[in-house]
Amino acid sequence: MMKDISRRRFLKGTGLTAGALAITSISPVYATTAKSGRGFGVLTAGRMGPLLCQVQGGKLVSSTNALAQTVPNTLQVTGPDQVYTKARVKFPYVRKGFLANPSNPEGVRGKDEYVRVSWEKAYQLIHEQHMRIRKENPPSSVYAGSYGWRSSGVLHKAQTLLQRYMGMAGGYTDRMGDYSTGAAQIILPHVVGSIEVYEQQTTFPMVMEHSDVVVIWGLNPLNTLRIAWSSTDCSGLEFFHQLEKSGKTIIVIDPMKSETAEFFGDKAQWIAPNPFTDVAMMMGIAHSLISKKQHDKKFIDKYTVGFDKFEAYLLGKEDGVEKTPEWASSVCGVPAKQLEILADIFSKNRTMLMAGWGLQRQQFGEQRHWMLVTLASMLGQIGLPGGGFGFSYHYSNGGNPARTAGVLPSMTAAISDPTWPSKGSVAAFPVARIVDALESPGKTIFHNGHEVTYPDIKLIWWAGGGNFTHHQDTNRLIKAWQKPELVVISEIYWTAAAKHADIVLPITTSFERNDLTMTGDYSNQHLVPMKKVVEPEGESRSDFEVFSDMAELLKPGGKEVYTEGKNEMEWLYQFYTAAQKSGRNLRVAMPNFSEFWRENQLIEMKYNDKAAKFVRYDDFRKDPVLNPLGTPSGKIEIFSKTIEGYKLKDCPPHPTWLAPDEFLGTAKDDELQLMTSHAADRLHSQFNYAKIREDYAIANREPIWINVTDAKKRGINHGDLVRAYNKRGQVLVGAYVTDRIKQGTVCIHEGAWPDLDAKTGICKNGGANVLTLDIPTSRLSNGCAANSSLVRIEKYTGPDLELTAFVPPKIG
Ligand SMILES: Nc1nc2c(c(=O)[nH]1)N[C@H]1C(S)=C(S)[C@@H](COP(=O)(O)OP(=O)(O)OC[C@H]3O[C@@H](n4cnc5c(=O)[nH]c(N)nc54)[C@H](O)[C@@H]3O)O[C@H]1N2
Ligand SMILES: Nc1nc2c(c(=O)[nH]1)N[C@H]1C(S)=C(S)[C@@H](COP(=O)(O)OP(=O)(O)OC[C@H]3O[C@@H](n4cnc5c(=O)[nH]c(N)nc54)[C@H](O)[C@@H]3O)O[C@H]1N2
Ligand SMILES: [Mo]
Repeated sequence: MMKDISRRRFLKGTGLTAGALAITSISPVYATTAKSGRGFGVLTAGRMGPLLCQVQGGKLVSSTNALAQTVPNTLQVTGPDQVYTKARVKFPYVRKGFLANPSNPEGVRGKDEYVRVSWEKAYQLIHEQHMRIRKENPPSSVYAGSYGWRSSGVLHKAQTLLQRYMGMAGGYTDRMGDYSTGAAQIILPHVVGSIEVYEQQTTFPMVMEHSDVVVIWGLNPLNTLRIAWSSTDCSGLEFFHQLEKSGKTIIVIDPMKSETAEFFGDKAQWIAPNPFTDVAMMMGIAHSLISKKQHDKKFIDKYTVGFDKFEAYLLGKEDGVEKTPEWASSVCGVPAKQLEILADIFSKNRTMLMAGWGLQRQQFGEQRHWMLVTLASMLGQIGLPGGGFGFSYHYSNGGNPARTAGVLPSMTAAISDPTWPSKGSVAAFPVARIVDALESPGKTIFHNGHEVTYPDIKLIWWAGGGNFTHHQDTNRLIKAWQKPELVVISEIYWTAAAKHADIVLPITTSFERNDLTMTGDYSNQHLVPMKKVVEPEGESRSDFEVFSDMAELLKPGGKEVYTEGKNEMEWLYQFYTAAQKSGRNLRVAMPNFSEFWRENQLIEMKYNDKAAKFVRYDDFRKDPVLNPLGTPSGKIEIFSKTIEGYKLKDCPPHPTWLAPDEFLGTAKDDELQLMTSHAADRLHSQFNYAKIREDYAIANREPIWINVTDAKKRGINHGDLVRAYNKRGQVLVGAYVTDRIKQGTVCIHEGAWPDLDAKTGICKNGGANVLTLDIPTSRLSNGCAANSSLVRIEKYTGPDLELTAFVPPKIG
């Protein structure tokens, strides 16, 4: 392969040393407890990795990383704050107006006081209303979709435990999909036959060894790899740390100079398109490839279908608009010349196109990854080591090779007792359509080739999710939230969701119960004991205890059925022994459970040389007939007949540039595009109350990133209190004036707890979703489109408003 990018001076890295730094293992050194010299402590784990905890006088005083790591991770020190924050719910509470008349409640959710009750009273209240609602309505009236990032662990899985109970009670409505990749996970199976976003990627070592150019297209791994769904194995941050030293050509494409772009400094080229316009940008690059005959026709012929139709569109034969680099430039704001240079670099060098998910959390989000796969097909490197595309390099250490491992099973929603008539989900709808569903029971929507009818929801029980921060258009949500007859929330903290519930149940943190977890969702690199570090605060109980108790109220003996006669440690014994057995079959030696638990050490699973060389689509490339993709044609579908059959205006049958309702191209006067990226120092809304907030809050509010020019125009200075607003709502934020964001664009990171002022309605904590638009990505996937909103900003000159986000409500 020709490597002639050195003459392109706009790039700092030349790619010429690629391969020179090939590494054998990027896994961090295992070094935890007393034995290995990192000091004493109780070993547990969270999303942010295995943790060593120090306890003094029965109190958790510190938590730190248990694995050696090069890149610091602020989330790991939040342990004491998680347990002792003033925002904790310590006792069961009932909304005053609800307690007054449970079957026909008074007052308004979100405006009422709370009354402390005993656990028995709380259980009894829920049980009675739950049974009444079931008697009067079908099981679909009970919503147990309860989306969210509950804490790690294979036993204490809040949603699963809720659904296990609701199954025993007669069934429930579930959610479909997630907020993370709503659009991508529906479109990609049509294009490449798999969901891609949650799958093992061409491994980090293979990228290190073979890629010349790494394109970081709308991902911010330095933030997002601080956590994993199970618990991070810490390899991802380590990989990017090594990539920075590799001498490869790194290109970051992001409207923000993200923490990742900043981390690479002058070792990467930062290119800032206008948000939302990546499809146009990719089309400009694709057009340049065609006009210079740089695209790989052989690959396209052998491995894809429908390119001719896309090409006709690209050349303007379909809609009269030729998608030239100049055209693309007028949309995305990146110079045409630069797009041509990118085409040149990508086609002449082994190039890995990594893409994140923020760019598909937008109206018409489906088009992003579809177009990226199309571009990668034109480059012809899919299935080659270090080439092609990867959609999970920024998530759960997607490039860390799978280990040969004894893998833990986990709690299931289904019970094992065949004599108890249990039902699973009886209905489901796309997760981000919840407010639409509450507003319009009985409405039928189109979803990926099927019709979905919304149930009439009367009861909502949320356990393990922060729906008041995660859902779009908070004011619309608050209105819809008045409709159900009963809202129960199981929470650790007085979140906005808790403050809008009828009954609030205090739940333990993961530091107050025993559990187990694997690390690295794809790698299974470690098995970690998640030890109880301290006793539960107040009267908090685990979700497992709560739902076991509730099951007993369904019918005597229900608890025995729910728990299968096992307590917490007995469940852990069972999970561990199953892992041990699966390990034994693979010749992975693991100690017996009692020894493992006593040792306070994690188990590192066996490195697997073959897995370390995994290349995505390698087998398809070698033999597309023997190893076809899971698409109707068995090939990459650049044109999809299936999608053509759906006849959707908002998702045409090939990648298409569609201008969204709210974006810079439609902006009026002084409107700005709002981005709501994921924050470095939080996991969504989690830890917003923690001390680390002091390091990022501005004027004691969530920051808003504003370009220097935009700020100047409005007389806003760094550190000022700013009002950001649109027709949906208004928030108070602190100005972070910077040249690290594209002009015309602002960013309020998602996850600040909504804290609406009773008089003005202004959110005093800068909750981004007060401003976002609650629309589906398209009728194909109905995904979350949070990043498609316009806002205006001004210096705040109103009265002082005290921040109350982390203050418990009035207890009457
Ligand atoms: N504007 C905008 N909105 C977004 C996004 C965006 O990019 N922009 N991103 C979206 C995405 S990708 C996601 S995944 C969602 C995230 O949305 P969520 O996953 O709902 O967000 P979290 O803040 O992690 O909420 C987890 C909640 O569970 C509670 N919890 C933790 N452990 C336990 C437990 O053991 N038991 C119980 N009962 N509760 C527990 C925590 O206290 C917390 O309130 O947000 C979405 N919303
Ligand atoms: N620390 C931390 N880690 C997390 C999370 C967290 O809240 N905190 N959340 C976890 C979860 S649930 C998920 S789903 C993932 C989220 O992973 P992602 O969805 O990939 O994260 P985002 O921050 O939304 O977006 C990543 C980058 O894309 C950029 N971006 C946004 N819009 C555009 C666009 O139109 N074009 C281009 N080119 N770039 C754009 C953003 O500026 C950001 O730098 O992260 C996970 N990891
Ligand atoms: Mo997510």
